[in-house]
Amino acid sequence: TRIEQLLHNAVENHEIKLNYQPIINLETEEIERLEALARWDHPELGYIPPGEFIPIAEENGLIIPIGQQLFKQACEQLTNLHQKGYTSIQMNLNLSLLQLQHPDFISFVKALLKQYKLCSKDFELEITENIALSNDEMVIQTIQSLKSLGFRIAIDDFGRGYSSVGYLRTITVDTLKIDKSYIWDVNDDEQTARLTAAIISLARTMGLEIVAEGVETEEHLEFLKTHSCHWAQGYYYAPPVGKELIETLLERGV
Ligand code: G
Ligand code: G
Ligand code: MN
Ligand code: NA
Repeated sequence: TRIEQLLHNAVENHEIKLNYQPIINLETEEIERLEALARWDHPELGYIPPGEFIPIAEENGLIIPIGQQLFKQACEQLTNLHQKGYTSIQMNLNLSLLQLQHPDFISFVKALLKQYKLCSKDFELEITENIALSNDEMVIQTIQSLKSLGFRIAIDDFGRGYSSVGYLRTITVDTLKIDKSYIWDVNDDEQTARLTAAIISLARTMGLEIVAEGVETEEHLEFLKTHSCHWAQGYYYAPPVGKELIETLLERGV
């Protein structure tokens, strides 16, 4: 396809950039984490959303060089923010199955941390339930190795689709990110409200942190605070923004 061809150039020319969306600690109301999200502005076609190009990059393997470029960008940005005095900011990165299957992934990230003098504890790696549920022994092994190295692990889109919680018995994770679709319904649907409250409670019981995604309104926030959710992310606070704007947001607060 067209996108597939263009994607090769995009890698060559480093066209894919990270944007950053604040994750707010609901106790302090401060931005304490940033989720890095891939953005591709093609010189002619304009904005191509990750939902379009990531699946293609996963199919043709380009997610490997793209993932490497993006991990590097995240390190550069984190270093930059640390130097500007935001020393406790942490970075969330999304990972694809293919990246975790790549035999050199662990050595790649180790080398990056060394190069940038960054600490694994400054990163949270987001994986989807599909990845956590994969029966690929090597993938589970890689996740455990990342954990042992000190990276935090988050389950992204928790509760989306036909999920299972069985993997929580074997994979040690730090954080659950509740899927946006739950948050959007908490004020209108009693069933969703109870389930969301139960998921927050499940996380607390298991000693996990919980992030609500897709927080768009005051009402969403009220619900989350009432049910003692730790973290919130969404347009109510800020959309994903480029690396210049994120500094303004950090300075000004949300
Ligand atoms: O930002 P947006 O909602 O358009 O992202 C759409 C999807 O693309 C999300 O599911 C997100 O997890 C995924 N995505 C965004 N950036 C990255 C990335 O850097 N790596 C991977 N693997 N997926 C990403
Ligand atoms: O799947 P993942 O959670 O990694 O992707 C996060 C995506 O959700 C990003 O692409 C981001 O643009 C999008 N997003 C973040 N906050 C909101 C929000 O409040 N509303 C909507 N509709 N999308 C959001
Ligand atoms: Mn994510
Ligand atoms: Na998500």
